[in-house]
Amino acid sequence: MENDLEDLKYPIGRFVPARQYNPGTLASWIGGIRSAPLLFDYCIENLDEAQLNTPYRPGGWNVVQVVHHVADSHMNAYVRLKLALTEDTPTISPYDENAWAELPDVRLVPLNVSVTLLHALHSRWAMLLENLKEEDWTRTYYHPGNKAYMPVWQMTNQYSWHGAHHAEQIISLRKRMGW
Ligand code: NI
Repeated sequence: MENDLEDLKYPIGRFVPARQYNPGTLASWIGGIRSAPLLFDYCIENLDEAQLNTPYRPGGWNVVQVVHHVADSHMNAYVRLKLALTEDTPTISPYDENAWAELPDVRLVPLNVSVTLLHALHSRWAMLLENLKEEDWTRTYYHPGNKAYMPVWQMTNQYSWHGAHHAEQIISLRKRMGW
């Protein structure tokens, strides 16, 4: 039972941070960030209102909340990246992702607005990452909630995983439901 919930929550597995980076891993993570919006196009294709409002697992967010969450999360990530690139180890602002998922925009704004947002945001994000200087990858921000320093290369690794993680939650829901 516990394993079932773990599989539903983490269909591609939990995030396992890379120990280090090299040009190959960076290219693969940037590729993940560049292509994530296409994954969400595919995830939500032809879903009707009732399907979109179905939780991806018992007690979990519905499909709409998952997609709006990815937009919320990745907007924060992009701002954190730009702060890390322009300030000396900035302390970033954590946010309450569950409270954000309950705000009225998540209920009222059509899902495709957030998918369009992801296309625009990820295009800027990937372009920025593709043009960083060698020394930029070790620039860092401080996350006061996790009490952790996060280098740019590591956050790129993490957010590449994050998009695929949430997309697969929806894809595996569709498989289970035969959608
Ligand atoms: Ni998330």
